[in-house]
Amino acid sequence: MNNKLYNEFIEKKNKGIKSFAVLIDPDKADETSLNKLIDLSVKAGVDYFFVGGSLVVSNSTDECISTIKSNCDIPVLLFPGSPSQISRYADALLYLSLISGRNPELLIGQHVISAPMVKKSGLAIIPTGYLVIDGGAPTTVSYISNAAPIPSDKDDIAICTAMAGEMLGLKLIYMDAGSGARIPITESMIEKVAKNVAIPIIVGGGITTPEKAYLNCKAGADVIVIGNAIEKDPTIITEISAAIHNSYSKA
Ligand code: 1GP
Repeated sequence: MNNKLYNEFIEKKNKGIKSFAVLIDPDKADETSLNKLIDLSVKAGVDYFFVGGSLVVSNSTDECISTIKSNCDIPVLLFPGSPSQISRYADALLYLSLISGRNPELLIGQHVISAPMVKKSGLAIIPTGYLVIDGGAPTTVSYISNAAPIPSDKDDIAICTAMAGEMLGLKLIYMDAGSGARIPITESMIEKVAKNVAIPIIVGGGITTPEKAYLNCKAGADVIVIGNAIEKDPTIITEISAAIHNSYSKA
C-alpha cells in the first residue's frame, strides 16, 4: 500500500509518537467557527482533521474540506458514516468496516455499492477496522449502525475483534465509544488491544479532558480523536494537544 499518510502513521508508531485528530462535523461547522478552529489547531500543533460523522445532514463536506485546505496544511482524513460523505478534496479516506458489529451492510455491503465511486475519487484509502464500544448511553453511531456495541468491560471481545481485523489485513484499528459518549473507553481495554495488535490504534468518543487524552496515549493509543468537547469549547484544543504531545516526551 503506497500511501503517504499511512506511512506516517506507521513511522510515528515505531517512534512512539502520539497524534491528535480534531473531528469536524460538517453540519456544525459554519465558516466563522471553522476558521477559528483551524487557527487554534494550527497554533496548537494538531496533527490531523477527521471530517464526517455517523449522520451528516447537510451537503457541506466538500465546502468544509475546501475551507480547511485553503487555510492550513493539516491533513484531512474522511471519517464517513456513509458513502455519501466521500469528498475528493480530502487527503485520505478511513475506509471503515464495522467489525465489532454484525450488520453486513456496514461490514461490506455499502463498500460493494460504493466501490467504483470510491476508486474513482483517487483518495488514498486506509482500510480501518472500526470497533464501537459501549459508551454508557445510546450514541448516534450505536443507533445508526443497528449493531450492538462491545460492552465496555469486555476487554477480551475487543482484543479478539482487533486481532481478527489485523489478520484480515486491515491497517488501522479505530476504537470508538461514539460521539458524546458518557463513558470513554477504559485505559485497560486500550492497553490490552495495543498489546495484541501491531497496527496503529485510533481512540475516540467521550474524551473531554487533557488527562484522559494523556492516559489513553500512555495505555497505547496512537491517535486521539476529539469532536464534541471541542465543539463546546474550542479553546481546549491547546491543552489537549499539549497533553497528547507531552505523553511521549515525558516518558
Ligand atoms: C466520535 O470518536 C469520535 O466518532 C469523537 O467523539 O465527539 O465524543 O469527541 P467525541
